[in-house]
Amino acid sequence: MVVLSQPAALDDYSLIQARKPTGLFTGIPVVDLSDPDAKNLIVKACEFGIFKVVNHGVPVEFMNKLEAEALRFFNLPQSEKDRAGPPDPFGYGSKRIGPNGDVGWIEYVLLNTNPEVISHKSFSIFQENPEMFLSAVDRYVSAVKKMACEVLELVADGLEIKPRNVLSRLLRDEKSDSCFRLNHYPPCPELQALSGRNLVGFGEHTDPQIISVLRSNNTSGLQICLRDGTWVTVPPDQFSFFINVGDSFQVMTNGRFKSVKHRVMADHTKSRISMIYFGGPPLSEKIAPLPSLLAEGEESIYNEFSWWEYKRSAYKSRLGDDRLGLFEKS
Ligand code: GA4
Repeated sequence: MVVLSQPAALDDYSLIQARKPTGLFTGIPVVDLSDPDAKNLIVKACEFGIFKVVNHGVPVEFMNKLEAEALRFFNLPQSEKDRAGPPDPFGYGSKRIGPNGDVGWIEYVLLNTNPEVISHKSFSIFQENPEMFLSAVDRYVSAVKKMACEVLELVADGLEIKPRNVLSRLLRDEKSDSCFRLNHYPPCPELQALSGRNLVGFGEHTDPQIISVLRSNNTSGLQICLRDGTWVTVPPDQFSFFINVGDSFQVMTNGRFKSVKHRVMADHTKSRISMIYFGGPPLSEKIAPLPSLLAEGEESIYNEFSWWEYKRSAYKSRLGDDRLGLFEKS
């Protein structure tokens, strides 16, 4: 067996030997929210599981301002950033993802989007000027949440389910269990010497919630797993949003919409910043197929569970585990 050596600093991380260079994927569905046919295009895009949204109405200055604030934070000395951690699950984290031993070439801030429950620690993260940071988060998250609700209402229209807020009300609910994540994938110069190998920034996983809305800077890194198991790179687009169907949305459509596995790879020269809103329902919400989507005699392919039960189980899992599999009927 040939053992390839790697710099000691990378010992703890996963390096993936790509069989062939992962090609830039040109097949991501694009939905123009101002298109008169948007409701049908969105349903098709959700069946694929990940899509790009343009003409989304979120002001570009909200994105730029938050990106600048995020950089300001990630550029602070390590000791200052550490004061905002460890993530439990909210707060600053680096390298470790979740509570069960996953690691990645990443540092991040995880926040609860519900102002009532933003922990004291989250508030004190930005010592010298917390207001500027928090108002940038607030403005951005409100605009993105509004857009996510619009997307969910178009889905309801496209699926002909009434009332049209049957999905969006879950995000608008004051008890909605949604969160927000700022990720920084620093460049890794050592990678250049390891030709053909890729460094995992955020390992493969699906998102547990209903819907995730991602915006990144212009650095690539996001990869998705296609139905045939091949991994492809999603070309970055700093002016658009990428929407992911979450596990809960897959269940609510009895498997029609797909929660696609995705991961992020680090780059050797460029740093990647991403911001993701994860729209989840209230903890007590029952996650089950919407009755009007079931044909006569059709049954749910999942056992019934509440969002709280799913979340509790998710937080006991490793990133790459098949979380939904545990809830599939045998
Ligand atoms: C994946 C989606 C979101 O980033 C997240 C992640 C969470 C965490 O980082 O704490 C989890 C992961 C995510 C799913 C399985 C568990 C929990 C890390 C992990 C190993 C915030 C979420 O809600 O679930």
